[in-house]
Amino acid sequence: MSQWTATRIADHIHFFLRGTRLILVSNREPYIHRWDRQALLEPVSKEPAASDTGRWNFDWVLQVASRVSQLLRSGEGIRWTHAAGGLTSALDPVMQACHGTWVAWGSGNADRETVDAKDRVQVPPNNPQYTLRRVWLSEPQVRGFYYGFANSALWPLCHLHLERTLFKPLHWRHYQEVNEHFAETVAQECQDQPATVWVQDYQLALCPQYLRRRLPDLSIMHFWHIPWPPWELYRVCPWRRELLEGLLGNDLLGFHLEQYCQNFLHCAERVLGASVDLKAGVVEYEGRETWVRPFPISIDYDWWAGLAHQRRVTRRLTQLRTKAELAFPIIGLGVDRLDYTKGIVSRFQAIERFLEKYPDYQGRFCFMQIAVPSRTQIDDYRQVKEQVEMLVEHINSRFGTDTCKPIHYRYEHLEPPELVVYYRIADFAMVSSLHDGMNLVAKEFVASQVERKGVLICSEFAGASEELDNALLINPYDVESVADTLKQAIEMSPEERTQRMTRLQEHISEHNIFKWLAEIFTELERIQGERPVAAPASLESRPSSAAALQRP
Ligand code: ADQ
Repeated sequence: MSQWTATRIADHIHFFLRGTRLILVSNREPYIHRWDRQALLEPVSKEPAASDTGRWNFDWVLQVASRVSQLLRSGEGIRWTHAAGGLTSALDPVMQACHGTWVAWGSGNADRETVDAKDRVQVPPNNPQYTLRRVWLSEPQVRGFYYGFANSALWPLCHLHLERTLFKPLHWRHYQEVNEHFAETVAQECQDQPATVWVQDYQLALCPQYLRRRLPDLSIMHFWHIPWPPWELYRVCPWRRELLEGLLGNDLLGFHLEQYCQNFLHCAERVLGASVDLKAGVVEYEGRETWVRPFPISIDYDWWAGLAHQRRVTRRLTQLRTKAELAFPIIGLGVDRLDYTKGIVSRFQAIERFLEKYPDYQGRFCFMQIAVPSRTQIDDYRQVKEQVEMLVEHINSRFGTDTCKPIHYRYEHLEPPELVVYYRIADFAMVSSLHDGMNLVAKEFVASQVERKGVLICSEFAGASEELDNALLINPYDVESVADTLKQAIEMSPEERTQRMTRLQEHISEHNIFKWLAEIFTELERIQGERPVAAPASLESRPSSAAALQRP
């Protein structure tokens, strides 16, 4: 069990921040407002129409009036949801504890209706604890910045898919423009008091430099959630200098693995001629230092394990097992965003080879693939979806019958309480990424193993494989050996399964998301060198912010 819990991080966060305000910057927002017909039917609030004293509750009356006006205008009301994704769920409690500001793109179609005159809204909407400052992007900006440069150039480049990279000057101009816009917004938010700014991911590579120009003494750090490519590949980017200079606006730059840090340091040295200390992980460029460090991200282990243990999950599990399509002695599982980097096509090729090579398993084995729709506006994503679906049909017609199909494919987003049922039902899960910064699905599967009987098969090219040496590691390009590993997983003895899974669980419960956060903030503190980090003496006795830390 980790010494780092949500509560402890919340207690430490003010200490880490040394009195500064935390400003988190990301493309995705933690809360989204959308127009929704159903929302009008929900109760407006828990407040009674009249107070105990018999006087009318004015807020309630205003809410009702607003609903009626919405109904007359469009027949729809506004509903808010949490943004899906591990990162927003992990950082939301931290923001609730430190009451900071989160700057993000307002992507919901009712986002504008819910902000004040300064584009701010207090969140969580049902229990306001921190400020969400929304940034507005035009349609052409979303196309050029998000679908264009971020996801058709940087994403494939960082995942070593050179043949898919699309370098368009117009996309680049939008990327610069949007990064400026984010930097300007963050600078406005920083004006009233000292701040620590934490930028997230590859959509905002230029933001640190743009921000540094505006506020030279600001404390800025960045976490890059995807791999950084080796120099030999990175150098093809027409804006290779600008991207590096953008990131060198940071004091601290984090990647998942040491390998990605080394790749970045080499690029800074070779492309910019910066002075680089590969061992210490520091770049000196134009009179400033940027520290480059590995911080392998993780999950809220206790939250996933708690969810998996819920009685209603067990009930749903029993229900699912009786369904004809899952009534097989052996069930495999794949859970991914439908992305070409996740190696879903290679996975299915290996399954086909397995059924061909070991025919005894035909009719005794099924594989459940849950693919969440992703970036469907980009051609490469539509193509990979077609490829996957054709392969599913091909394998099912080759090895299945009308009633018994070896592959069950769901193309949809599942909420965690449903996802966890599949994590529990599976005898093995397969992560076959061709290249992946970390891969959180691997860790979620492990945390959800109540009976410790599942086997994790994990690609050597997913960052997670570095930590998870009790998984069965595969090279997804080697179809023949993946087919053999499938057999090994299925035939593994119950004792070995339990032993491997116990070790995996020990590792992830210790190295959880809160440890990741603590290590990042501790490192920032060290770099700033103003005082050593030590737990405040009164930590245990201080009032806890745990109430704010219930994950959605
Ligand atoms: P992703 O590429 O999105 O993240 P991953 O780390 O696997 O990849 O996270 C996927 C998340 O989506 C998981 O939390 C999973 O539960 C969820 N998910 C997947 N399929 C789903 C489905 N069908 N329904 C609902 N939820 C689903 C990027 C990098 C990774 C890195 C993370 C975090 O590409 O390498 O691990 O950021 O840094």
